[in-house]
Formats: sequence, structure tokens, C-alpha cells
Amino acid sequence: MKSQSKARSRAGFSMTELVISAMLMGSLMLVAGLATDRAMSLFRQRRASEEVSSSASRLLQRVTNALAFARRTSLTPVPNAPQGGSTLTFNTCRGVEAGVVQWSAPITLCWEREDGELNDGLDNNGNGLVDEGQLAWIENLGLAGEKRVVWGHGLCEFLPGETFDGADEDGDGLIDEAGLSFEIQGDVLTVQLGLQGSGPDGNIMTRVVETSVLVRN
Ligand SMILES: [Ca+2]
Ligand SMILES: [Ca+2]
Ligand SMILES: [Ca+2]
Repeated sequence: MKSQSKARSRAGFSMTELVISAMLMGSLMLVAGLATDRAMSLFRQRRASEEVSSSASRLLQRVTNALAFARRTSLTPVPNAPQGGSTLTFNTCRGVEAGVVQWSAPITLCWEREDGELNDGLDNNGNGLVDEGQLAWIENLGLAGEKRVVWGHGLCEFLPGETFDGADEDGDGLIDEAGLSFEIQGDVLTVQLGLQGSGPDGNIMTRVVETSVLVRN
């Protein structure tokens, strides 16, 4: 008997060892699986966050380009603090012909409610964002030949830190600034954009970008 037991021990693992090994292997696979899920979740989260950031930057650059040759005296309404503005109409310089500066048709950049969305604190269009807006570029607003293009979606209703209460809650000198905000000081026009996106877990990500344009034409 003694020699048979020694033979089994030498020949392989006992049943207990096999069970323990299987349990250890299962635990390791579970840990590895959880780690992979966590890593993938973080990756998706980071990618979604980067997409919102890059979209905000691209949109701001487009707005900046549109304003690059804006006529200072054409800014309507003049976005003075503390009201600023979320709508701005202006003409831009198209060059000089026969010594005369040529101005564009009136261009309007504005925050407007996203299609399918209502101002009711609910996500009416089911995109994960609540009461969000879109950025519209409009030529000849309200006139014959009006042209309209939506440049961006997912604008915040108000920039972070602000609500619709007639007060400057975030203390930046502007009252109730929207997800598209204009402010002029002298000839310097400051633009702020607040963009939102819905993350993989349904969480809302918000990015605020800002730039200033010297309006001197
Ligand atoms: Ca929505
Ligand atoms: Ca809504
Ligand atoms: Ca403010």
C-alpha cells in the first residue's frame, strides 16, 4: 500500500490539489476579467471625454474664423457686460474693390434650442442631455435669402456655475451666460463655448473653451 501511495503522489496531483488549483485559476481569471472591464470602461470614458473636448475646440475655432474680420460697429446687439449675449449679428470684411471696403451680408451666430428639445428640465430628444442647445450660423436672418447652417450640437443651456436667475453666480462679470457667450470690452470680443456629451455610462461631460478676438475693422 505504501509503495502504491507514493506512486500516485509521484504520478500527479491529488484531487484536493486539483480543486485548489482550479479555484485559484478561476479567481485569477475573474480578477483579470474585472481588470479588463475596468480598463475598457476607462478607455471608453477617456475617448468620449476627448471627443467632447476636440469638438468644443473645433467649434470655437470656426466661430473665431467667422469673427476674424467682423466690423466693430456692426456688432448687434453689442454684448456689453454684465448681460453679454448668446446671439451676435455682424458684417465681415470681404476685401476692397476700387478702393471701397466690401462688407458681407449680416451674419448671425446664436445659441438656439436643439431640435426636438424643450425648455422643461427633461431630455425630450433622448440624447442624454437636458434642455441643450445648438450653434447656428445664419446669413440674412429674417431677410429674403436667409441661409442657415447648424454648426454644432450639445451646447449647454447655461455655462457651468450659472442658472437662469438674473444673477452672476460664478462671479465672472456676466449674468446667466449661455452655452454660447459673447462679451466685448473695448475692441476685444471674448467668446465662451460650453459643450456637453453623454459618456458611455450615461454621465454628462461638459467642456468650456474660451478665446478672444480683436475686432478692429
Ligand atoms: Ca436632449
Ligand atoms: Ca428639455
Ligand atoms: Ca456669470
